[in-house]
Amino acid sequence: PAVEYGLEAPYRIEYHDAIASTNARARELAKAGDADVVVLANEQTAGRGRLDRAWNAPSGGVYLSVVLRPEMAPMEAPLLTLAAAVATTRALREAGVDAGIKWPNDILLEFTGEKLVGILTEMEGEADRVSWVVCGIGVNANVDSEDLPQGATSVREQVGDIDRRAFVQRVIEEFDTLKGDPDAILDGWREHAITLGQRVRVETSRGAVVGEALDIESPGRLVIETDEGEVRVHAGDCEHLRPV
Ligand code: BT5
Repeated sequence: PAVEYGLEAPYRIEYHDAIASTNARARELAKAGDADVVVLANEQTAGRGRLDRAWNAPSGGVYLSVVLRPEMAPMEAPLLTLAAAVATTRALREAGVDAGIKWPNDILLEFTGEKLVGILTEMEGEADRVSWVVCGIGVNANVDSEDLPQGATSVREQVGDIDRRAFVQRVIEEFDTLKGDPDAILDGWREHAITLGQRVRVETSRGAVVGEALDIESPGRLVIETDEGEVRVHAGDCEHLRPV
């Protein structure tokens, strides 16, 4: 269906020139019973990352949050974060950006490791069934890298400005195609993963896990070969990952 923003997307688009946080607005909509809405903004004044970290969101970026009411258990929801990462990486690569996925929720420039995209999934629900999921994606699109933190880069800096409307359309379409297909999500993730094959150190609240990242498992666990054998780390338990 045609929507206000001019996209042929499978979701209604609610566009804001500037907003505190698209995830915060999406949570409001979700709690009010809405579903299949994408909150989209050109700029965020109080963007948020994981673990209460801040997300810099200057004008010219792509900040979007998808509101879903999927039939899934809360423990499966990390699959949607992976789906968002695969969809966004594909759209970036089609735009000529050498993007790859760092577990669990970052998209980086492959060769330098600079961060291009962050993803934040939030949800509410019972033990066996989520009531809603909000999947937020922040892309450093048409922004100057001077307006970003150290270690970040933008699409503008890599390949010049892109048509954000076409880009958002691609991300949403690809996300929608992937979201009900765990095998396609995991295969897409492996195809674009930077982390697999790397020796990594993952900080969790129960200590660090060090070893080679072997594979990803549903719904988003990283399998790490340590000196003591294979260890599986849940995406939600990762405070920080760095190659060592
Ligand atoms: C993330 O958190 O990477 C998830 C970011 C999600 C942002 C989207 S934008 C749309 C939606 N609405 C929101 O309010 N949020 C979502 P985390 O892994 O915790 O990384 C945060 C860290 O990345 C910060 O502590 C900074 O070091 C760094 N950072 C902040 N802004 C950045 C940017 N624009 N580009 C690259 N790195 C950034």
